[in-house]
Amino acid sequence: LVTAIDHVGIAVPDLDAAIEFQRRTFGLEVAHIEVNEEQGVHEAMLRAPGDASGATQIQLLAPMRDDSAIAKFIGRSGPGLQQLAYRVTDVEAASEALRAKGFRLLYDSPRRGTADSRINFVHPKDAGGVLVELVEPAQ
Ligand code: V0V
Repeated sequence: LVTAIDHVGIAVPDLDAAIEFQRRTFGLEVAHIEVNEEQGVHEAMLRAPGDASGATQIQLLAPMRDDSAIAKFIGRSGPGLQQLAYRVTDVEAASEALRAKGFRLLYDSPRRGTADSRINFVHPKDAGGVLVELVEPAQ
């Protein structure tokens, strides 16, 4: 089902401060920044300088609205690991295969993720307490 670990997402209160922390402390570089209005996030993808494209990235997720998933997560748990994202070749097929096994998917059909990827999520209560994202990268 899964072809790679796409990214690990960290909920952060302040995107610029979190980017600076990761850069100064660990030497990670910004690969991509965008706003996702639907998800209510301002986000950055980071990678280690030597990584090939397609390597696992770190996603920093800052809330843009009080009613967003990230604002709610920080309000309950504080900043920290929020999601683990698995890369798949066909998010609809992967979602359907998991639904058929009884897992709850959060969306009936895929939504838009980073860089025009297509995404869905497995409910954290069905995945060992981890919010698992399925990502089909843009072609
Ligand atoms: C909530 N729970 C979590 C969790 N969020 N457990 C592990 N990891 C998380 N991130 C637990 C929570 O503590 C509750 O446990 C239980 O799940 C149900 O919580 P709830 O209050 O009913 O649900 P909410 O309102 O907190 O919503 C949780 C979900 C929500 C996962 C449904 O966060 C969601 O819709 N997430 C998907 C969208 C998202 O995360 N967007 C931001 C990233 P107890 O207390 O019952 O034990 S956007 C993104 O990733 C992009 C753009 C991308 O990658 O491309």
